[in-house]
Amino acid sequence: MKKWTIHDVKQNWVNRDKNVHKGSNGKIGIAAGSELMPGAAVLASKAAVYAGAGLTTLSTVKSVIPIAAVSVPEVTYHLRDRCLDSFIDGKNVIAAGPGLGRSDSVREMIRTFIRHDSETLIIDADGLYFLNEFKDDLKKREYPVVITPHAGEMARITNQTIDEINQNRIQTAENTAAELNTYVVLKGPETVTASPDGRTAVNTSGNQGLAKGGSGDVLTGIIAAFLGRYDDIFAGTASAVFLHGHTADYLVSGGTAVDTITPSVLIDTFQQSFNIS
Ligand code: NPW
Ligand code: AMP
Ligand code: MG
Repeated sequence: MKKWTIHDVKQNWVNRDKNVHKGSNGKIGIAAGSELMPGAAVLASKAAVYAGAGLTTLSTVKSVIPIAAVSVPEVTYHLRDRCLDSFIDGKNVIAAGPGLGRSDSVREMIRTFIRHDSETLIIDADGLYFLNEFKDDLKKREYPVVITPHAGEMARITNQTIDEINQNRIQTAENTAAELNTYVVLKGPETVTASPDGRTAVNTSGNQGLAKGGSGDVLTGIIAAFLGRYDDIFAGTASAVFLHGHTADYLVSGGTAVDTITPSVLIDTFQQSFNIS
């Protein structure tokens, strides 16, 4: 079984060309947040910016915008109840799910993203809640889809119990990737990344300081930023997963108590936690 380490991150690293501009450095759309979960939208979009996205647009509800704009001024906004075309058009990557809630309008939005099929799509959190209804659409999709379930979300997708998932994590991720034609990131200690063409990586970084509400929302933003510039979706995703965990390990190695790690601190530390040269 392939273990994904810092060596794999370095070997697959995508250097930015010195002539790159913001538009060629990943145009990322994040659909996230709702009135009662503004934080998920802030964490995902801020993580995308801090992980290097060229341009990041957050599609969200009106009440979230003033909150997000203060926390992450680099982001631009789309109002979720307006036409989705203006949000999707021109993006390389759409990431949908953190803090969206589970309303009918969210279901329709996920359906639209899957059927649009002109950019890489990451589905996380509440976006995964509707996935069972769209399995046929996923199988037909040509552009890559990455799903990022924790064990509870995976149990719903595969109609198994959480215990069954955790007893068989690698095979569950591999089977789901093959069956749904998606890249699967089955989160938890030793997160498993599986691709539809049969590659699998078990992550080697991270610690229990990540077991906090919001850690997964940060990961979604980091994956989105990486996939804005990686052609190899598997390598970009596995490296994003590694560096998310590595940031938590870096904090602990610098003396931070594991219990005091927060998703916000992860974002603030992400850039200094590794040195790719
Ligand atoms: P239990 O009850 O904890 O034992 P949900 P969610 C289980 C947003 N957030 N391994 C869990 O079990 C997210 O983005 C917003 C095994 C329960 O059965 C989502 O949109 C935040 N089981 C939304 O909240 C910060 C696990 O799965 C079920 C598991 C809901 O996401 C927090 C719970 O899953 C949060 O990120 C694991 N690793 N993890 C914000 N600040 O705005 C969970 N379960 O109902 O999908 O709940 O993951 O919290
Ligand atoms: P979510 O449940 O969506 O907030 O995602 C949680 C994130 O934290 C995922 O990236 C998990 O892999 C990571 N995580 C949670 N608990 C642990 C743990 N005990 N050890 C290592 N990583 C963890
Ligand atoms: Mg989550």
